[in-house]
Amino acid sequence: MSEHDVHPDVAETADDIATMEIRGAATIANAAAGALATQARESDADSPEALLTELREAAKVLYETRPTAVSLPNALRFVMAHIDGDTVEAVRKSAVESAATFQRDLDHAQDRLGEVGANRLRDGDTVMTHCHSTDALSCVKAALDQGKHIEAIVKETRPRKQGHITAEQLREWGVPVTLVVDSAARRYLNDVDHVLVGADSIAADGSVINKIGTSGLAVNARDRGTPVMVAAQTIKLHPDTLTGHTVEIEMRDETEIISDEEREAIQGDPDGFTVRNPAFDVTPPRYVDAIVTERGQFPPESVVVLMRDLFGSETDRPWEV
Ligand code: RI2
Repeated sequence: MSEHDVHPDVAETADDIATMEIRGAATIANAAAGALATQARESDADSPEALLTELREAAKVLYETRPTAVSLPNALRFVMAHIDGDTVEAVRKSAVESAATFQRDLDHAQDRLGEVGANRLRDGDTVMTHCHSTDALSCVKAALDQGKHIEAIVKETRPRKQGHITAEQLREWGVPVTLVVDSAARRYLNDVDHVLVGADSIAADGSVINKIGTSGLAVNARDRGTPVMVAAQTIKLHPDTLTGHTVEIEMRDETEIISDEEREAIQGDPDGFTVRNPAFDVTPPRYVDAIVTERGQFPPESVVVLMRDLFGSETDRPWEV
C-alpha cells in the first residue's frame, strides 16, 4: 500500500468482492462504483491531486479482487474518466455524480436487456439456468411481466451453489422450479426450450466467459438442438480482447471444493493429489445462438462491431497511473 490508505469501507467492499459476499458481475460493478463514491465523499484530502491519488488507489484495491469479470474494470474506468475539477470539492462532486450515473445506467441497461431477452421467450417455455445471473433473470422477469408462463430447470452450480439463489428468486416470482445437480443437465436438456445464462466477460471473437460448467452445458445443448442465449449488458464486453489480450480465468481456493477436514479424512495419502478450482470457462461462439444486450441481440460473431463502437481500440488503466 502507498502512503494514502483507502477508506475502510472501500477495503471492506474489496474484501466482500474477493470472498464473494458481493458477487455477480453487475453487482460487483455496482459495488465498485459505490465504493469510489464513498472514497470521494469521506476523504479528508487537502488538494484535488491528493484526492485523485486516493481515488486511483481505491480503484486499484478494488480492481485486484477478481480478475475475470470485466464489469469491474469497466465500472472503475467509467467513474474515473468522468472525474475532474480544480478544487477538492469539485473533484469530490464529480466522482460522486459519476458513480451515481454509472449505477443508474446499469439498472436501466438491465431492464432494457430484459425486455429484449423476453422477446425470445414464448408463453409456456422452460429455461435451464446455470449459476445466478441478474442479467439472465431480468429476461425471465420481463417475460413474466408480459404475462408469459415460464418454468425453469435450475442447475445447482458447484462449488458455490449459486443455483440456490436463482431458485429462490424464481420462486419469489412464482416460477415453477426444478433444481438439479450439474451432472443431470444433459438428462434434462430434452425438457427445455432455452439454455439461459449470463456472462462475466465477452471476448471480441464472441467467446463467452461465464461460470465454470457453461461450456459443457452449451456443447450438450448444441448436441440436443437447444438454443443457448447469453444475457449480458455491454459492460460485460472485454475491451482488452480487441487488441489480442485474453481473459484471465480466476482460480479460487481449493477449500471451496474440499474442506481441510474432508481432506484429512481421506485414507492413505490425503496430501497426494492436487485440487483445481477454476471459477469460469470459455464457451466458443459456435455454441452460442444469441448474446442479448441492452442494445439488442447479436450473433456472437458480430459482437466485435458493438465493441469497437463502444470502446474504440485502446483502453486505459487509471488504477496504474
Ligand atoms: P450478472 C457470476 O459469477 C456468474 O458467472 C454469472 O453468470 C455472472 O456472474 C453474471 O452475473 P460469480 O460472481 O452480472 O458468481 O448477470 O463468480 O448478475
